[in-house]
Amino acid sequence: MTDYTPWPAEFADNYRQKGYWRDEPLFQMLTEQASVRPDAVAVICGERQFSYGQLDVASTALALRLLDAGLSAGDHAVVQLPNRAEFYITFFALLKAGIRPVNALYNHRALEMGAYVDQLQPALLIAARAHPLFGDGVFEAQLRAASPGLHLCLYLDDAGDACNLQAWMRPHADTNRKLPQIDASDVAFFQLSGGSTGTPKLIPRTHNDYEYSVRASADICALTPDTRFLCALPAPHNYVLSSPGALGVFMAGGSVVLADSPDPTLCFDVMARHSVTMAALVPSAVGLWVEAARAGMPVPKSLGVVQVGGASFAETLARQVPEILGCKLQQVFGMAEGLVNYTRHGDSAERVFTTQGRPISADDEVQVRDSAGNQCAPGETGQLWVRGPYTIRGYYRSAEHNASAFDGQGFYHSGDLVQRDADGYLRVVGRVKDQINRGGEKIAAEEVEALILRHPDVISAALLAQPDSRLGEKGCAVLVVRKAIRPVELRRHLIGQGVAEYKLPDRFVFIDEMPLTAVGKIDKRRLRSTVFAEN
Ligand code: J2J
Repeated sequence: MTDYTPWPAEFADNYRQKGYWRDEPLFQMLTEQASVRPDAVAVICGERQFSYGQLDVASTALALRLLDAGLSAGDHAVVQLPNRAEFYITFFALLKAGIRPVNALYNHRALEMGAYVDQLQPALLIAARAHPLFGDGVFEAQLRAASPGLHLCLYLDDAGDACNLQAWMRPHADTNRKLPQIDASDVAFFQLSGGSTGTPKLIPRTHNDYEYSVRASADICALTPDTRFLCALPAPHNYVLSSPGALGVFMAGGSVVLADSPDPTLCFDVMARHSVTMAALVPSAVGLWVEAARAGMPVPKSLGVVQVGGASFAETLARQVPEILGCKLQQVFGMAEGLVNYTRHGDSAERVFTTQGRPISADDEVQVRDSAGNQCAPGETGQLWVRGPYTIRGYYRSAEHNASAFDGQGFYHSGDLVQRDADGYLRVVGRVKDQINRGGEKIAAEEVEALILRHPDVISAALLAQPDSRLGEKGCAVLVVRKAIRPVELRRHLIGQGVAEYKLPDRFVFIDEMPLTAVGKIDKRRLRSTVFAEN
């Protein structure tokens, strides 16, 4: 079984020749900064600050200890850490050891974690003792049973030293052991897919492709050693990791300032204390920041740019960013599978307010196609297809899904409906994938529907995206049932299956009969028009 679909040789050659792929490992940026500016602050995490030198030493120490403990390059890891400096130290350590992690979101629960473990069969788990799943050893035992090769579990803030992640990061005396040689065309780690299918798909990202996307992003966003970047979204998310995200900031020698949530009360204070110059937000968080600023909460003067991406961003709110927050706006439209678009700092205000930017690379081949597969004219709405130097050619071990998500030429179908203007700028106007984008958090309708259907009294279920003024969209479950069930019972039924809370439907609607299409599938279009017309 092929775990990962490589780029065809002629594409790989071209990407190397153009200088996109440098055949350097993804942690090279850290090694470089640690030698150029060892004492500069790389990460600010609450009251703690970590220099580049400290990050480098701690990540090498963890890498060496993992190898000492019997792990080896090519092994898989499942990691679940909150927005703490240890997340980056762990990430770099695993890259150095050649161990490939998936970095789960902190709000993932048993169902998601179990799915990652089933798929990756990890040898290593790194999690947090404070997380509800890992307060005792019960869930760890379940994971060990599901992945017989899982032989080491380390925990952030564990009592004692044996399994304490921080203890494993202490400087390591043994300098004889060598870190493995990394082949930069290999998978560096697995990114999470927003997904539209029943099980979450894993996205294999190579050192070469990811490094290029980060380097080009840092350049487009003009990051410098003076950049102070606020990361208030979940640190593993592709957006704040790579667009240009924390890795882009490390590449430029700047500082990443961590916050637990984009709550303006927290963030405005953190930004003021650390003179933050740039923040990455989702549209719903921009709404909260604008409201707070209007209510008189002072926006730190240091803030020069707010990036907005992850979900559709209303033009009226976009216009309020410079006006109310007093800083520049940059729109970002990206996906963990690859393609990332930015509005550029030199673009006209109109363009920045009304488009989601243009691709990073001259070799991002973006096509806008109608449903018959024909290319659309500029300005026409169509489906986004893309291939390029940092867009994957296949999901991990998903032959069947890959057959529909990619075409015969290797173009990836993102499921977004876009319009492209004559200069290549994109506007996201909708989607064809069956997904709910709840304030930037992606929910695959099929996954939640399958869980609801396990309830004995549910006959059929459809999860719809309900427009919401605060989050953009919310989940609305429409059900046909055998006998009356209270929403609270349905929620309990879902939580009982270990699903992350953000996937719980915000609303349940009960109807007598599902409208069906000619081929007998649930007709969501008709369902939407009847359910939402009644509001
Ligand atoms: C509308 N929809 C958007 C936007 C993403 C940078 C920024 C975001 C992501 C991300 C990312 C959107 N307007 N500006 O990985 O590197 C929706 C689209 C897209 C999906 C991808 C990055 N920006 N979206 O959000 O993998 O539907 O990545 O296909 O989580 O989010 O989701 P995800």
